[in-house]
Amino acid sequence: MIARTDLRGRPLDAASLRQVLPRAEFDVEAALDAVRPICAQVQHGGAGALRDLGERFDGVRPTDLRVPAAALHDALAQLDDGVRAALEESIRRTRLVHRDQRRHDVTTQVAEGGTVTERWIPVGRVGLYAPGGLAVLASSVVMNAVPAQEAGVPSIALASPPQRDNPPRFAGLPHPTVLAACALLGIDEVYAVGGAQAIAMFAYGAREDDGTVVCAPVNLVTGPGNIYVVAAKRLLKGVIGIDSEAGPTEIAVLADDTADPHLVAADLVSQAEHDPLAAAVLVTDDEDLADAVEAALAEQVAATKHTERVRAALGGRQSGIVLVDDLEAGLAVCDAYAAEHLEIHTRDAAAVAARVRNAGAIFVGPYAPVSLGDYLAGSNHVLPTGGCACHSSGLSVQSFLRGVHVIEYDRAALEQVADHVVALAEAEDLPGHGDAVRARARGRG
Ligand code: HSO
Ligand code: ZN
Repeated sequence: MIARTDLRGRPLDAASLRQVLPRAEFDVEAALDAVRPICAQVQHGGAGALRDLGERFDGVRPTDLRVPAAALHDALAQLDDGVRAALEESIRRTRLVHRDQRRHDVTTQVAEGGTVTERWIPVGRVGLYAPGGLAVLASSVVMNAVPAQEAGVPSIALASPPQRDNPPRFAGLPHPTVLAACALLGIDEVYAVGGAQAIAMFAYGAREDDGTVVCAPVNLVTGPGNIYVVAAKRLLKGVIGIDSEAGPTEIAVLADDTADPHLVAADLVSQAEHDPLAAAVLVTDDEDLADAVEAALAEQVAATKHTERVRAALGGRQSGIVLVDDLEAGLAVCDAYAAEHLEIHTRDAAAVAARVRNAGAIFVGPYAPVSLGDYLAGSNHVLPTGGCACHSSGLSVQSFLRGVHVIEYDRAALEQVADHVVALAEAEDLPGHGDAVRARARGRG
């Protein structure tokens, strides 16, 4: 059911490892051709185009593109008590962690009379995307909204696809749990728009034929989505800012002989259930553990709800068990793979985790499964996939801030470096630059 790669005695440099490690085929370029006309249709056709596209791709024509306040209120009123309590605790913990990420302006005295302040300014308006495909992820609303709110973003909109199977009260709207999560978070600008068209709406804004504004354009779009959402983000990057491109979810587990094979198997299944393209990778130096995990997987996969999806994910070329000589080699493999989520099930798990360099998030020991992080750890679950964890971070308050340098020099401080500016300007054959400084320095009123 799950392939094995034996790297014992093999070279461990990152480039060779990347060639042999399992990874999903996620060809965003190929989806670009499909989304280009959709984005153009939204750019030129506005609200009418969004309704047509909703009907075509989501199987339901949204009556209200902007979700009415009463529907948000009703969704919260009818939310199951247990789910409400869970969402509230998730919001509380996520807020605690993200509040501590807030940045403070720092002023550096570079010379007497010369300072540079780094001022952190929230993005003015953001569009959050909450997917509604194979699984409708209300938790992703929390993970996008909380950092934006803690960053102090003054204008926050959210889009999620209209659901064909909604109860009549919510016909043509996003999933009621998504609406309820918005209500709990105090997000009242919500759109029943999904897929590439949602990203285009955020980029260009949308109006009715009579010119009434339905949605104003945003500066930045964040949130996970399917390959068309990712392709639209890539296409419209520049018109809007985007967070990192999120592909199918990934879990890697680094385990030694102390690991519990049943827990390891359960965690692999937990992420495999997201998507047939989801990746589940076990890295271990213990062949007995590999056998035991495989046996546990056979049992658990047969018993789990989304058997077919999980089987496809575990059996895909993106998943596998990787055998290594020792823990050292295991760490090299994990760093080369740069998983979205990495679990450590070894002796001294915290010490091993401290040595990891590349991962979207690291889950330490047997009591920190990825699904805790998905919902309630307080950490963020919008994380870099596809190896991007070697250069990118997950969503955070920082994602919604811009650092702006504010430069303040008095005349004496400028004069101190005027000759240096002139020298560099001349070296670059840009004498006007030097003149601009000379005009202020020495001998001028
Ligand atoms: N594991 C997903 C997030 C998620 N899981 C939402 C359940 N709901 C990507 O990190
Ligand atoms: Zn998950």
